Amino acid sequence: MGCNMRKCWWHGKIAYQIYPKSFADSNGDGIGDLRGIISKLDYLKDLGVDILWLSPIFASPFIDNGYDIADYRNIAPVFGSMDDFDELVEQARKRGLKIILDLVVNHCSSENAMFKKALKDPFGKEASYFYFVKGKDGRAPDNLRSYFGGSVWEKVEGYDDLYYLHYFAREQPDFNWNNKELREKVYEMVNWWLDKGVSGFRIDAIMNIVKDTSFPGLPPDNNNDGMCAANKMTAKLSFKAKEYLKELRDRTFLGHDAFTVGEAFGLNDSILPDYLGDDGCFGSIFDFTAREVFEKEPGYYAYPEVDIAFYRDSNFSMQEKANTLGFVAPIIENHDEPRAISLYLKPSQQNKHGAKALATAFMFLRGIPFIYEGQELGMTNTRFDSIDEFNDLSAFEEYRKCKEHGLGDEEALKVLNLHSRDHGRTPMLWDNSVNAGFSQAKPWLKIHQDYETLNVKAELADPDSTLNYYRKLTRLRKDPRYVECFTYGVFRAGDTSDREIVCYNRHSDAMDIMIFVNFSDSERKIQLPEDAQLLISSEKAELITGTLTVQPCSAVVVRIR
Ligand code: TEU
Ligand code: CA
Repeated sequence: MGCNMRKCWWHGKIAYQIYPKSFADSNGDGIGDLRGIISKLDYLKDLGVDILWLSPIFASPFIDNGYDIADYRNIAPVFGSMDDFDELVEQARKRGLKIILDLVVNHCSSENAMFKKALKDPFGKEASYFYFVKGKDGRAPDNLRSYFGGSVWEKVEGYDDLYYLHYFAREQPDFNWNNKELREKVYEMVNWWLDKGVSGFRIDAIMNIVKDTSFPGLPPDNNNDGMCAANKMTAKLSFKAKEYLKELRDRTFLGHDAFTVGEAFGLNDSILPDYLGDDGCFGSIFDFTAREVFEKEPGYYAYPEVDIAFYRDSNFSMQEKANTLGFVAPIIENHDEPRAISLYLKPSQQNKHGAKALATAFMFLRGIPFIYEGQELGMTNTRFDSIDEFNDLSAFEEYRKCKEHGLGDEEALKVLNLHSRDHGRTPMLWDNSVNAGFSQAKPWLKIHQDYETLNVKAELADPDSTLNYYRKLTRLRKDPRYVECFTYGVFRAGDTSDREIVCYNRHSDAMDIMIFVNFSDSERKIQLPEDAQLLISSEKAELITGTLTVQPCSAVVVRIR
């Protein structure tokens, strides 16, 4: 599976994440759907991406927007039918695009038939697919806190002292991966989708499958509730996950030559090779280094401010580790994060210049870059005017925490306007017509305030737009002259002493390519070999006999050997 030495079809490819609820609505119910995605395949092809990751499209009560799956082999009716799905795969195939799905198997939905049976008979067969556990001393089995707040344990109705385990919402019961039958069911389901023609999976929250079944708990963390975040336990036990994940790989992905990318938080360096190496569990894993600083905080209200140097240093550290191991998946944002422009760039750069500079810094890192829907337009955070405008369950929990922490309404709203996951989930902006061309009906989530100018149609028409710049970047990354270097070339960090410069090289036997991004407010001059070749620049850049002048808030990519 690991593909550092061995060549794999997905090397050198660019991926794009679609959040189906928010991409394109074909039937006017305010919610994106599969036929909407089909109608935009030409757009995606033209953008220059190759692999499309769809966030969950399966039958679900949508407590966590589809990450709570009731039926793994059916499409959520709100997204369409299985025929629509088959057509999507076929239409994608015709255009040389690959579809990968979201594999959510740490947990399912409490509406899943197996869990419903388990609840009816908490000592029966189905219950053994989950964790039904007796309390300790009249309390829950341990003191872990779920990702969305409150205990990871929920009392089973009708029993005094029996609980089931859920690391996420109480409507998302965790599967028991120690149960062989359960694992077999998962593999069968995965193979069923692969046989249908999907090209792989993004694998959700997967490190959480390891559990210490003595449920010892952990010392309370910094929340003053006597609990400890479940992710601490996951990180502590992560060395054990490979046992099951290699089995998953061997039984499913390997035989289908699938591309897999793991949502693997909290991997320490010593186990990275288990994931990225030639014998790794997955083809790739997302680089979440830049999220770690947030994950350890008790809530959004305590999140530190971050800047471009922080994003740079986070990426560089993973790039250096991955060089010799395999391919990480660099991102600047996803459906769990605010928009990167709003997060990392100073206010004066939260515009198309900043968007292009950031795009360049990200696009040439070593690995499989994942562009998140709307990123290519330069979308910033959406302005939410009241708590009622949010949708994500964690927005409400975080709001509550802000209040508990003593913040007023307005301050709490400000915090959510910085960090809510909903920023990544507002509808895609297609044109300047009603609802940004996303839907004829009122969309399920607010439309971004700048949609009249920030939209696909307007940006396609403007040669200087962020979108057209992304199209150039994808073409450059896959240009036959440079693709070998951008794919396999070693990553080499440049000087990091200036917090406003992101500079790195990609080095192969045949060439060296330098990426230089100037996030400062002043022009920079760099000395290069006389035969240096400017491959792209986000603003006007002058290269005169080896001296390159780089404008403020702009990027250049230069072949220097
Ligand atoms: O995310 C897993 C995960 O660890 C996140 O909860 C992350 O810590 C959080 O979003 C940071 O704010 C995955 C999915 O990407 C997410 O959308 C789901 O809510 C979650 O799994 C549960 O399935
Ligand atoms: Ca729809």
